[in-house]
Amino acid sequence: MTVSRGEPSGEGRRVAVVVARFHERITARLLEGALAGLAARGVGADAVDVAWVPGAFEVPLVAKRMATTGSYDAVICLGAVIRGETAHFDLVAGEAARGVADVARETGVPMIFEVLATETLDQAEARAG
Ligand code: INI
Repeated sequence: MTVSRGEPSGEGRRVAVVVARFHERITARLLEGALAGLAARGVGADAVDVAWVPGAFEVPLVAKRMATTGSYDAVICLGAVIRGETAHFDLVAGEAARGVADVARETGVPMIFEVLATETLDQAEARAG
């Protein structure tokens, strides 16, 4: 039997982070958590590049640009879409998820998807912690 199970080590890895400015109070906390998690796994600050984009809808485009540079082992996608704030919640959240999944399949570069989709700001704040 062959068992494949990755080890959570970031030593020698380069990572891109794409983060949406929309609901920045939430997404800045997601970014802080991502950077702390990377550092805890041995990915130093000099091995991480962060790109801010306007909203979750723009995350896949920039994630693809980062992925196709060939410079990164993974791309972390961060955003917060809150239903109470918009009638086009489903469009924005759905396109972000579908777009990021498409980029992963097209490029072969692993995408970490942490675009929150919540009913309320309180739920987003709780999840961002
Ligand atoms: N973008 C988000 O990241 N979260 C939201 O909750 C949101 N709302 O509420 O509309 C949102 N909209 C902006 C969207 O992502 C694009 O930036 C915009 O439509 C321009 O393309």
